[in-house]
Amino acid sequence: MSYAIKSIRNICLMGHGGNGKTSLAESILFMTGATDRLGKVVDGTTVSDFDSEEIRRKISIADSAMFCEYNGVKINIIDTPGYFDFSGEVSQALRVADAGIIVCSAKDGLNVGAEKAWKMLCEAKKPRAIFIAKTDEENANYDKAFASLRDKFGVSVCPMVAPIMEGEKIKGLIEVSTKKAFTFDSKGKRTEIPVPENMKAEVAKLYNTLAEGVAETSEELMDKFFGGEDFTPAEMSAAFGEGLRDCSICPVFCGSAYTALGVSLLLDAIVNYFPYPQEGGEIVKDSAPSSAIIYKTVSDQYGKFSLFKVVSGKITNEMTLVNPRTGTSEKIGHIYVMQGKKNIEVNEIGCGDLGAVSKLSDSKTGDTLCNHSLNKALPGIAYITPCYSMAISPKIKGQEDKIAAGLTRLAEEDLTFKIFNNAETHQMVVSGAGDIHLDVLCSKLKNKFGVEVELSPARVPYRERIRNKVRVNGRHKKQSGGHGQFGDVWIEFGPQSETEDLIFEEHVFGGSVPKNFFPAVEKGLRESIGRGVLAGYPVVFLKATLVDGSYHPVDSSEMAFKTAASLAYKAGLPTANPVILEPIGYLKVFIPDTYMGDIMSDLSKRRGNPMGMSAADGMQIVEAEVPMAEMSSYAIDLRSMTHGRGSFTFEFVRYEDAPAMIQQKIIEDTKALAAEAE
Ligand SMILES: Nc1nc2c(ncn2[C@@H]2O[C@H](COP(=O)(O)OP(=O)(O)OP(=O)(O)O)[C@@H](O)[C@H]2O)c(=O)[nH]1
Ligand SMILES: [Mg+2]
Repeated sequence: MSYAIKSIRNICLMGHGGNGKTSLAESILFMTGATDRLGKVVDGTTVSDFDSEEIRRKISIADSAMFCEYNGVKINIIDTPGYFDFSGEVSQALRVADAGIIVCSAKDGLNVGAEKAWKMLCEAKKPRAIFIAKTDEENANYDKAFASLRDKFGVSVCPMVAPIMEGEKIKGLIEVSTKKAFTFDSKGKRTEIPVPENMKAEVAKLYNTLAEGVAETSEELMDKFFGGEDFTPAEMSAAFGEGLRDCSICPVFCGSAYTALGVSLLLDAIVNYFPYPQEGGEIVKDSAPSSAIIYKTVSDQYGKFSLFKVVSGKITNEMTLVNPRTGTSEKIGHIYVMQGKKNIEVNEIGCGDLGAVSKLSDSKTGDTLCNHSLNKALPGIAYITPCYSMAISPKIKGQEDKIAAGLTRLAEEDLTFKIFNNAETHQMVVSGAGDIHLDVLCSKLKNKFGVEVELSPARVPYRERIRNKVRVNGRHKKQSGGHGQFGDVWIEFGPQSETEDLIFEEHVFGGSVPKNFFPAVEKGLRESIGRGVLAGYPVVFLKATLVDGSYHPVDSSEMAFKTAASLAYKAGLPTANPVILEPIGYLKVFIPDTYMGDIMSDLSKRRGNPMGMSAADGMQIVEAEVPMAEMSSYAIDLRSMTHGRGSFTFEFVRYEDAPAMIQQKIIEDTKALAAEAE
């Protein structure tokens, strides 16, 4: 069945890990009859957290799409992971959601996850609401949680409900806009009760706070508010809708996913005030030719599913659409609506609605599928650059190809990690958002692709150079029966700063080395500089000048001169004051003011060289040059120093001489590695 645009709501659940998003989704599905049993995260029985990794870890790792029908409206719910390593999934969900619900806990209110969700919603200019969950728990304190949110996010944060307390326990809720009180049964069904006498003053106060927010939406309502008049339900409803859409109102609800208390009030609001599919700059059009944006890809043993939102027209099976990025025509075969892991086949997905299609040949997350007459890509999905890198290797030697194949499959679902084969360090390096992200990838490699892997710190690509000029002889002479071998060169090695590449020149007088052997000498040197004399790292900024030598009319050959050149290299470089260079990167850290002291002292421990400080968007930006060797765990260290509030970018800038102590350590590490390899 296809729904009219106005009867569709697309919401995503966002917020801090463990605050109750998945459980709220479960409660909504159960309450509305979409499921007949209330699953629990702890038992691994929720509709949303169905992946084996999610069940094992008891956290959400990927978006899951679910839906229910409430008062004739189809509500699509995308549950997102709260753990910061999976923020790419939140970006995907937000791409197609028409509003976000930030789930907070009544135990701790404002937290970093809520701050981040708020920021993402502001950047995406999407309407937002807050659900304060876990009101049934011990130590729950709705009032405190609400106050912390309003303190942080300002007056747009409007109280829609007030808890009726009986001692420490919540007994029911008052809907502030109607000043009605309710109790709820175990399925969340509500019964109206009189507003308790002792709460009347409180309700009047909250109504006033709410009315203040509503009054902000128009001058007419502002006049009415200052005239001391109550708003009519129709005025309230219209103002909430408008206020939500232009983000001047963020309604706050509360309740419990376990007892379904308060969930119906949230659903009423979703149906009555939340926007139907209409996005800024991407007005959803029913009558136009078909187009859809792919917001997620699921690749499992049943095949590949591309989850999409219909942005214009409708999507039916048997359609052929084009992917404007690749120019490929994609045949739409079976289409589905998703209920967690369950896919329910349908014939058509209407405009604004969410669905899934299987077996697309050449389309990925962020791509558009559209009618050939449109052939224009919709805005895609932006991900943050992966900043935590580790070398990945198989536990059983020789399974490197299996890792590469597995990761390539996993990359169909997850565009937030990158693989890189570092030919120089002979390591396969995987970069992701943090340690949990990489850990999940490793588990999936084991469980889905049968390859056990281990992670180790990625080797740093050091370099070597020389600081002094030396003049050395390389002489290769071999007499073995018939033809001998003879090559003899004098080479001047010295530093240069023009290019990392070798500069080779010859100043040979009187034909002591015939011209036709020059290329062999250069070749011998080029092969040699791949291995430095200190720790085997490539030698850069080297100049070599062939100045003299001798030859034998019969025994000299290209091979012999190549060998002579490499002998000169081996003899000369250790005497030319060699040094190990380490890569230096430019770091930009974005942090709230309060962490400045910690960040600076940490940077000095990492041998960082501060380059400047500035402020933007309420954050401090610290810039510094830091050796790359000191940055391997920065992603997780910064997270723990700033409770997840900090972020950073880091880019290679140049090579610099490493301090003597560090050089010594690099040389020792190389020796240890060589001993291990033997
Ligand atoms: N008492 C009580 N516990 C709840 C409630 N909601 C969630 N929980 C519990 O809190 C824990 C975390 O809940 P989840 O629903 O997994 O939280 P989440 O926000 O989806 O977490 P992530 O997916 O990791 O971001 C689980 O053990 C839930 O059973 C609630 O309303 N009341
Ligand atoms: Mg979850």
